[in-house]
Amino acid sequence: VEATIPEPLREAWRKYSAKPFTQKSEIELEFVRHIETTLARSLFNCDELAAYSGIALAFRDRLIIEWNKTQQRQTFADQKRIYYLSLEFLMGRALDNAMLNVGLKDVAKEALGDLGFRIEDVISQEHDAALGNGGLGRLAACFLDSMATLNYPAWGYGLRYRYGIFKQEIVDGYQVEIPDYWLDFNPWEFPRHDITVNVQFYGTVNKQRDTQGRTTHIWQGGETVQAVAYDVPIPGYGTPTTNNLRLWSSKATSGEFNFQKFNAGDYESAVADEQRAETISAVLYPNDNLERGKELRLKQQYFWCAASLYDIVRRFKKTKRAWNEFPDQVAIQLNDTHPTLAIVELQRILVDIEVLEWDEAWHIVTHTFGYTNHTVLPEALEKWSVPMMQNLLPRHLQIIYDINLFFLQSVEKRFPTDRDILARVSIIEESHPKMVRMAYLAIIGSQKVNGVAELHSDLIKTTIFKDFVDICGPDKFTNVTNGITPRRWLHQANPRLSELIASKLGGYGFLKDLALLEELEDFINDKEFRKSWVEIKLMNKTRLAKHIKEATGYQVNPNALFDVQVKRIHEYKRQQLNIFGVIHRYLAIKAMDPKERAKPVPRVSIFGGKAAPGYWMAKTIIHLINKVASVINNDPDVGDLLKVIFVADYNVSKAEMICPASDISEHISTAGTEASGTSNMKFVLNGGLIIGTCDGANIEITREIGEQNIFLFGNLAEDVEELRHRHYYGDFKLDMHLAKVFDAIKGGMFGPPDDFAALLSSVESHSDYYLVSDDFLSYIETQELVDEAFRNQDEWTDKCITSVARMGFFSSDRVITEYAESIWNVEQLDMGKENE
Ligand code: GPW
Repeated sequence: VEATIPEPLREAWRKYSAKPFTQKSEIELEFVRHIETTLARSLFNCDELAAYSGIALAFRDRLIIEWNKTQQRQTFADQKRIYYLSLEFLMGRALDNAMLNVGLKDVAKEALGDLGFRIEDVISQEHDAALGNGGLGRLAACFLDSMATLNYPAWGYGLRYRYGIFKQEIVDGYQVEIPDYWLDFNPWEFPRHDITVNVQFYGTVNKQRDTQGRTTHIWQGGETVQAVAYDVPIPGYGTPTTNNLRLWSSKATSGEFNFQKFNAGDYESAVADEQRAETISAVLYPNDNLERGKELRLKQQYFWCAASLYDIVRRFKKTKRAWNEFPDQVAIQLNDTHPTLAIVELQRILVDIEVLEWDEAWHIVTHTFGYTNHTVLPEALEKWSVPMMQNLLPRHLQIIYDINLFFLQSVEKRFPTDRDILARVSIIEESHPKMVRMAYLAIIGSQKVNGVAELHSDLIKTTIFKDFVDICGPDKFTNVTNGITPRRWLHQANPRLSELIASKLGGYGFLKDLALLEELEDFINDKEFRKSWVEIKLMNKTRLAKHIKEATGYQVNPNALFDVQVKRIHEYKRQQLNIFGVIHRYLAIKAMDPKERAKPVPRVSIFGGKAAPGYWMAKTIIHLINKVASVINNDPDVGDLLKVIFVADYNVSKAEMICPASDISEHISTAGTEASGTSNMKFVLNGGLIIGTCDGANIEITREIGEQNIFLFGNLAEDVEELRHRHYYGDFKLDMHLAKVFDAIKGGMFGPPDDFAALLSSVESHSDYYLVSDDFLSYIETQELVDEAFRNQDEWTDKCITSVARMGFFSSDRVITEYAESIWNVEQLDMGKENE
């Protein structure tokens, strides 16, 4: 029975219902009230952390008022909803974003000032919400921002990890991982102890005949774990729409079973059960672009899919519609294959519980899901062992076998003469043990499959999913090039640049329609404008220099060229190419006559990024960078000409400081390996240029900004296979410049050469899979072009302004509009006057 207040009594509710604040005095009132009551403190013990808590609680209340109204509005509108399933949401900080999105940051700044605090100091107290590894998780966060901003009725579903991505410390040049326990104080989530779902694991499947003589499957026994909902409000920018991100937390079911154990005096074992249940949502797996087949990860995936599907179906059932209308009400997007079990779970709900016929159910399923692929790297494509799945999810495995059977039968009919095709496209790989290929299941169960940049979408059609294009037809496969939210990545990260742009374009309209940036080109010769532009870049660099000084002790010159590579450490992203290039530069400086050393452009090479804890080669790369840094930075021959910095614990809030401070950033993956990349977009949008390979979204960035405004180098994707083949068959000669770099490392210039032996031999004697040697000459020559270009500051500024003006395409608003129109078939909510 739903608790509803009868109409005659609602008057009092209306009278006292919370109103969103708009005034400084109201913010001050709420701030002090929270400090004094919610936090039980006072002006005598209010430090910056307490001030953060107070203002965050005030804004949380502000958001939840709009959240409530949004949910009512969306329920009333009764339109199709989007459900975005992602194992990662890399949100970063929430306070600054909340203040900016509701348009009250300036007011809050004054309020905090009145009460004795500087807003920047308060904002920086917040712990990042780091429920993600890198690009995939941050993309999900940008999408939430855009969906809310565009008034789409959309929910995110994820896991509420107790530990997000680990904190990175650098000790003696090595990465050390520290657990990120982030939930101590998190005002941005609302526990919903009344919204729970019991999720089953293990057990057995029994067949039964129902009254109509149909065979039904009963999944029995095993264990159940309870999912508890935690809701995070997602405010749109300049709109009252505040959507929901629902994160599931696991706990033991408070059922009979435990009760009996407690009664029987088996206290310890009951507590152990409790802890085991909580383990499911305990920790984010820290691997980026790598799958390791751990059972706990599979448990996480099913736990989250089952809870989310139950929730979605429950909401649909409230509308009392017929099942065939499900795809008109629900669009579910799978962020990579991690939520693929949702396809199987929906089929199970429809067939086993709602007793629909298989075909009718399958029609509903295949018109509900969309699948986004984010990689072609074989080590990242998910496969789960059949025995493991048999044990954990016996009914789901049966359903997968049935899906596969019907699919293969249809393929056989259409391709009767192709003898190998069935083995190639089977969801089950006939290996030992057998494996379930999750990407194939995701393709077969979805109505659309998309890649995340043009090159990438072409590659998946011609390589890993080629057979499926032949089978399903080309229309199933599409491209939606990634984007980023200009609210966080321009307005929030670079408020001065945003303000300067607004002053020229007559307001902040570009934040909602990024294509308007093109008008900036009209101001390219405006002296004042250019002067401000350059000053802002210098201020941003100075701020980063200050952080570097505090964090590392190294002093860098803000007038030097800041060369940045920040992203997860991975061989395919080739931080090793960068650091070898740095060593090459160092050797060149050392070889110069001291009088000549005035000539090169001073450079600061800045690195940041985490290595997966078990990824030894990535950790070796971090170690090398730090060793090179300590040699170069302490060499008096070099001075300001070259500095090398490793920024520890790169995360979203560090990115917000680093992106606006770069002159050039590096996006130098082996061609064909980086599906899209999104930091490339962030750097250009903040007035930095990029050096990069013809890979992922770099190609479309070039198309948009013009090839005179980007430094491209290296082999093309189409040539990679051939080059690898040649290496493999012995035709490999190390580039001569790279050989000198290797000699320096082997000579002990950066510490014991043994430390780096495996890294060097991955290039020299293990066929250089990532083509570091093949691209080295092109890379260092292109870096010289960068120096040349930077010497001419006026031309450099032309390039930066032109590039920013042409970045409109890369707004995640454009991306969400494309998904909505071509994949989800979902409409924006009509906000009427409210949006004015
Ligand atoms: F392997 N991406 C990521 F495809 O950050 F699942 N983590 C991942 O585990 C995977 C992909 C996965 C990234 C891509 O590497 C990057 O190129 C892309 O821009 C980003 O996902 C968002 O699409």
